[in-house]
Amino acid sequence: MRTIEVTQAAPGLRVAVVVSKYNDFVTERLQAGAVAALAHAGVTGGDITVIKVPGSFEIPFAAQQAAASGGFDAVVCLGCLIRGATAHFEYIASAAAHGITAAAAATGIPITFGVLTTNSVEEAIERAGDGPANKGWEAALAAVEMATVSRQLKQP
Ligand code: DLZ
Repeated sequence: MRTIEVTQAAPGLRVAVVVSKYNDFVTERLQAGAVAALAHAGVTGGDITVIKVPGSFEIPFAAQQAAASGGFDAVVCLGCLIRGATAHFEYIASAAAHGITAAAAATGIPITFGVLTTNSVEEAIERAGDGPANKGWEAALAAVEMATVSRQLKQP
């Protein structure tokens, strides 16, 4: 029996981090969490590329282009939607989630979802604190794990 296991250490992995600038007081914290998680997994700063986009709606486009470029083993997507402040919250959240899923399927590169959808600013800040509870950290770790799964699946 063959079992493919996730690995949380992946030196040499090339990772793109797509970060929405909208609500940047939260997304900058998500970015910090993601970079900390990647460092924890042995990914060096030189192998990390941060790509800024205007809002969460634009994340799938940049994620797909990065994944299709051949320059990355995984892509991490970070954004923040706050329900009260966004009339078309559901549309943007849905476009981001479906677009990211479609981009991963189209390119065969793991693309993970670190887009917060919260009811309040307080909830958003709570999910962007220090350490592994930070949702950027979580999305980056998932990207590392999926890249290691993908590597193993490509081996006969
Ligand atoms: C326009 C908009 C609004 C109202 N709210 C948010 C938000 O809470 N979070 C977010 O990431 N982006 C928001 N945007 C911007 C859209 O994602 C997008 O950048 C614009 O509609 C331009 O296409």
